[in-house]
Amino acid sequence: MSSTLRSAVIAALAGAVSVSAHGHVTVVKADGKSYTGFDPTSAPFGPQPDSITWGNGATDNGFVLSSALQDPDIICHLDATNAPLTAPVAAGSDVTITWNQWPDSHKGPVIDYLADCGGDCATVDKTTLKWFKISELGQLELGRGSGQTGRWADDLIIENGLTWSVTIPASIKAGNYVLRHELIALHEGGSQGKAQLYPQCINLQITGSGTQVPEGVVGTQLYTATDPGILHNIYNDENLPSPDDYIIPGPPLPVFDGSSSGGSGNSGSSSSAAPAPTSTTAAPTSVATPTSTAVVSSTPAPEPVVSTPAASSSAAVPEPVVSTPVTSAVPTPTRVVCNNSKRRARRHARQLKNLN
Ligand SMILES: [Cu+2]
Repeated sequence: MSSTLRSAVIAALAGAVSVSAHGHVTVVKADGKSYTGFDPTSAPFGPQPDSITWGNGATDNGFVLSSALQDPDIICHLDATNAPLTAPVAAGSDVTITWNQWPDSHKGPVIDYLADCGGDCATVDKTTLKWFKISELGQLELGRGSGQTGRWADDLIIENGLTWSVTIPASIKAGNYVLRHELIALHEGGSQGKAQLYPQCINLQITGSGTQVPEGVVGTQLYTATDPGILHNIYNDENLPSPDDYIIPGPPLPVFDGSSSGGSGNSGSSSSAAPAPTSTTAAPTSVATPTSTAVVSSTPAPEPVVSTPAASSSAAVPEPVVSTPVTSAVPTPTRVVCNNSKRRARRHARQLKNLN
């Protein structure tokens, strides 16, 4: 390869890093059917007419910063637009959600919410949706030693082929809901306004004979930048007695009829290296096996990402490693640098300015 060509290839790969460093949902499975997720990184970037997942403007797979938690972007991600379609799902069954990739430096909780659309989720005003948790999982194990990060719900996503499974409580009243599935990354969470939130909204038509619709909270009131589970230093574990001391942000998980749960989804999850399936609770810690080959074939394997060691990052965090799905044709983990939070913050500041 000529040096000119080599430079061009390296430049192209370096360009891919900023796009690919984080992640988005590629597949949602409900009632045995697979649905392709909205891909914010591919043209034409706008709403997808055949999607149950909401569109968003995170064209670099980015995040909502915790400096913007009262902005409507927190509801269903940056500039989110309603998904036109809805997936039927039986109350009491699992919805599995697969991400294209996730960097293993990005530790934090995984939270799933529902909001009743009171009509058609394809046209509902997202700012009116009132969210209640149906599952939450925070820290599973403390880091073993100074500066070491522990094991978190985000790690379970990687451990389980980038797939997360959430149970729709059997007691939920039938109707149209938006499922808000969210990963939070706290690798810079020790600095106020620097936690990264990755919500993805999904339209569901829940069927069944339940009667329960818990009280909810509008998205712009779910969190604040100083909530203890948002403003949290993950490199301080040696000072903590237990992973349960991590307080998962957001309103409390409701008690669902016929369920013994209502507390932390952490219970029983901290002892083994195996995925932590639970059980009788409404918590989502039952972790599904990777989705079938039928699902994978509907989604192109992610392109491998190559890091550029020169990328500057002010963050005092270990270099992230991006995991590719176990089902991928190119499963080799590759390294990337998470270097866009400053740029994201600037862009977001501009967006807010333009709104005024
Ligand atoms: Cu990041």
